Amino acid sequence: MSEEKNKVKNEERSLILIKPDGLIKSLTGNIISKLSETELKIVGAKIVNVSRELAESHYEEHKEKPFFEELIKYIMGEYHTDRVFAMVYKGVDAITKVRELAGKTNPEEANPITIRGKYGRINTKTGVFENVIHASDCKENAEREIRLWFEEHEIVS
Ligand code: 3AN
Repeated sequence: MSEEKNKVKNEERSLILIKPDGLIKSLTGNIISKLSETELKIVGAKIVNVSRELAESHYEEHKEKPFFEELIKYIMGEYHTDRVFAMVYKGVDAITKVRELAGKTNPEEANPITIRGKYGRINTKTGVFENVIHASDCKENAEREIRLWFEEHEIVS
């Protein structure tokens, strides 16, 4: 497809992470089924053991937040299991479509039929929103995040 047509149709990529709480709760199948409603294509997928460096780079915009250290421990798997399932979805309006199904950041505010509304919780000890899934929030962040988590050759074009 030409560059021009891609622009008109807003073809984009999104980084999705099934976080350690999603994996330990065996939610991978449910989450992928739910995301299949978008009819987007999965163009990359792998299990990652998250290093501190990767975690801190991924969440660098939050480094001044009070929950930063707990967030890093959460994504590195200290409270659940030491891996995440990273995927790249591609298609028209991919970012918005996935964010709608993921639901609001705060699982208590998320619509109960969304992934976060259904399966997320706030950890009363750490205060972190354990919201099961990460989904890129804009094109710029999506491309930055995909570069962090994937080598370009690991993604099907
Ligand atoms: P989203 O994941 O919806 O894009 P961000 O980027 O604002 O939301 O937050 C990144 C992650 O940090 C969230 N997924 C959640 O796990 C955690 N988080 C965000 N805001 C808070 C908060 N106020 N208190 C505790 N944890 C939070």
